Amino acid sequence: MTKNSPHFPASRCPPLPYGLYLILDPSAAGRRSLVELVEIALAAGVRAFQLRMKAVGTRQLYDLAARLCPLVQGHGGRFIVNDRCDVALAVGADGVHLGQDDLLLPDARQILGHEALIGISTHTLTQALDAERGGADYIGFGPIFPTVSKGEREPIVGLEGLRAVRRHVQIPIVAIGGIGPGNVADVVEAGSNTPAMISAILSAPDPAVAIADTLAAIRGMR
Ligand code: 3NM
Repeated sequence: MTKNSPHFPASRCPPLPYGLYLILDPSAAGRRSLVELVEIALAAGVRAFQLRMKAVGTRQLYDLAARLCPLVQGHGGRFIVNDRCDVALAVGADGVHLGQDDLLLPDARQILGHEALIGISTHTLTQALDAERGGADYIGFGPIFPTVSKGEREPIVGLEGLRAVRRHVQIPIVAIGGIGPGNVADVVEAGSNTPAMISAILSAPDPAVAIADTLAAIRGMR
């Protein structure tokens, strides 16, 4: 099978946990420590984490990932590194999350193997179908709503866009963009398995309360 085969084999990794997918982006955390935020989130029941540090050197990313990964995995959670397969491999992370401009999925799969979780950011139905066909374990899909957390912004896809993708894609959908405790139920209802949040949790006056409200809203849907 070549890289260009339409159906690259999916991985053998356990699926992404349901609930909240918390993205750890230091630019939204202000002066709060990401280690403390992860401890709070684990205590509140979050089991899916992604470390997303865009503007730091490799060593700084590695040091934090090496600290957070065993913490998350020690609580039965999944730890995913944004973009960097090398760092994911070095710290024993569960997988990697790739953007449309990052390494290609088959190459990431070759590096990390079939036990790894590989997610891909998608912004259109075509990208979502390509990611599924290419063997992604889940897709990120968004931005669902306007967001303050991303520099170059793709067009807002809305709940209708999410519903359309849900009708065509079987793998888990991690909806993203402008999601918080107040709208997460709508996002789950529209088909997201595990909604992702950055600012609604990391910049909340009380992250523990924001997580509890989010998980209560998600549980209320199931
Ligand atoms: N990716 P918040 S939107 C990192 O549409 C990211 O792919 C997006 O942050 C996408 O939860 C986004 O604070 C930012 O809105 C999400």
